[in-house]
Amino acid sequence: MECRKIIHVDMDAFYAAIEQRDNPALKGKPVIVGGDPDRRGVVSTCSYEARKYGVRSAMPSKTAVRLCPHAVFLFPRFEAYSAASKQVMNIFMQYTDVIEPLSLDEAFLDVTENKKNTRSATLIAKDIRREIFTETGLTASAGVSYNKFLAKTASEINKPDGMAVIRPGEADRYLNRLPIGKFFGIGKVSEKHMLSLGIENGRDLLNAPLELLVKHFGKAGRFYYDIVRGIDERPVEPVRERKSWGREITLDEDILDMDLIRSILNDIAAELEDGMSRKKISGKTVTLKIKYHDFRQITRSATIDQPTHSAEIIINEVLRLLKFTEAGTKKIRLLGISLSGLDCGNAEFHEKQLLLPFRECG
Ligand code: TTP
Ligand code: MG
Repeated sequence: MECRKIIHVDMDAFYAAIEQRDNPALKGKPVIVGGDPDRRGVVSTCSYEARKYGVRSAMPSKTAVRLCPHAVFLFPRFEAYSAASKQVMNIFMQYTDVIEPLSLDEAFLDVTENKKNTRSATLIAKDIRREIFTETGLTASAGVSYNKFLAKTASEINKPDGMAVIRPGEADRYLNRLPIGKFFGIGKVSEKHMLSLGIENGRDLLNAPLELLVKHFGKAGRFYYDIVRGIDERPVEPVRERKSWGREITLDEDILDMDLIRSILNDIAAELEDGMSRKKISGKTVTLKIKYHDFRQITRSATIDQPTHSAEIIINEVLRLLKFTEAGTKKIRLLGISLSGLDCGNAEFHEKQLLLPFRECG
C-alpha cells in the first residue's frame, strides 16, 4: 500500500491569540486566559509572551498571576473561540472530508486522496496555514507525516507559526531525545510509570523489550513499542453525524428474573433521559436489544408519534416490546435500549457535534 499522507494542524496559543487579535493593544504582551484566580480558577492558555514566565495551561490562575503579575488576565469568551474553530474546520473541508478534530483548535487530516488532487501533503499544509491566517488572522502550526502519531509529533517541532515534515526513516531522529512525557498518547500516569522503569526518552523506550512494556502497561505497552518505531496504523476517523443514542449493559450473570430485567431497563431509560435532555436530543424510534445466553441477539423496535427523551415514555415502549421476546424463559446476558430517528432540537447542535468537546477550564 502506498504511504498515507497525514497532516496535524494545531492553532497557536488559541484562546490567547484570539484575544490578541480582537484587541490589538494586547499584541506582543503576556496574556493569560482562564478562570477567576480568586475562585480557584485554572489557566486555559496563555500567549507565548506569558509562557516565558513559566505560565502553563491547567495551572491555578493564582499561581499564573504570581509568576507574571503584569500579564493581562482575561476570562474565556467561548463564542469567539468556537466561531474561529468553525472557520478553521471549514478551511480543512476544502481539502478533504477525512478530518478528525481533537479539540476546538486541532485536527488530523488524511490528504492521501484530496479534493485538490495535490500529491504533496507539505504543499497542502502550507496552503492551509496561509489560508487560516488570511481568513482568521490567527497562526497555526502543522505536522506532516505518514501516520497520526508522527504528524502530531511533527506539529510541535516548529511551533508556534511553523511546520515540520517527518518522512519514512526519519522517526528516530525526532523521537530519540523526545522526553517520554511528550509522547502523544503517554499521559501523566504512564509517564511516571515509565520514569520509574528508567525510561526517560525515546531512545530508552526503543531499547525497552516488548515483554517488559506489555507486562507493565498491558495493551498500551504494544502501542508504545510501535509508536517509537514510527508504527501507527490508526486511521483518521471523521466524526459522523449521530444516528442513534443508546446504552447497553452486559450483565455479570445471565438472568431470567423479570423484575430484575425491568429494573435494569428502567435504569437504562433514566440514563438515556439524563444524557439526551442535556444535549437536547429526542428520538422517535425506540429499540430494545437483547442478547441471550447463547449469544443469539434480537432487537424489537417501535416508532412513536412525537420525538422524546422522556424515561417514562421510553420505558413504556420498552416494556411493551419486552413481551415480544423470550425474556423470562431464556437467560439473558445483555440488555440495551437505543433511540433513533433523532431530532437534535436546534441546528446549532450539528455544529457542536462536528467539533468535539473542548477541554474545560476548571
Ligand atoms: P492547546 O492546543 O493545547 O494550546 P494552545 O493552542 O493554547 O497553545 P499551543 O498549541 O500553541 O501550545 O489547546 C487549545 C486551546 O484549548 C487553548 O487555547 C485553551 C484550551 N485549553 C484549556 O482550556 N485547558 C487546557 O488545559 C488546555 C491544554 C487547553
Ligand atoms: Mg493549540
